[in-house]
Amino acid sequence: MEETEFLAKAKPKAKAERPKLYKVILLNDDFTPRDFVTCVLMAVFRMTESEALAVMMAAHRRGAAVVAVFTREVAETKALAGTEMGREQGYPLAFTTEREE
Ligand code: TYC
Repeated sequence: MEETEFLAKAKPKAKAERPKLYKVILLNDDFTPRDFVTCVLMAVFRMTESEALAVMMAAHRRGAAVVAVFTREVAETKALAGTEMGREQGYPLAFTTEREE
């Protein structure tokens, strides 16, 4: 290996990459009870009852609401956990994730 090549590879990156962030989005539906949605938000996203109520009502009124923003792995895990809690009770409750700009 030539010396110049070695130096190029050994050089540390000037700046740390900033991790990409992902929104977890709560989707409204006509079947999941409001208090169940509120409980899922409290359990999965560690929200207070009033925070959870506000997000649940935003999704109810507008069709969807951003719950929170995380790194990809955390966003996908939480979206799946919330969706799964609904499915266990036979509800169509759904969370999705979306890359932040
Ligand atoms: N729209 C539902 C109802 O009236 C409640 C609900 C709110 C469901 C938000 C999902 O993301 C949701 N029972």
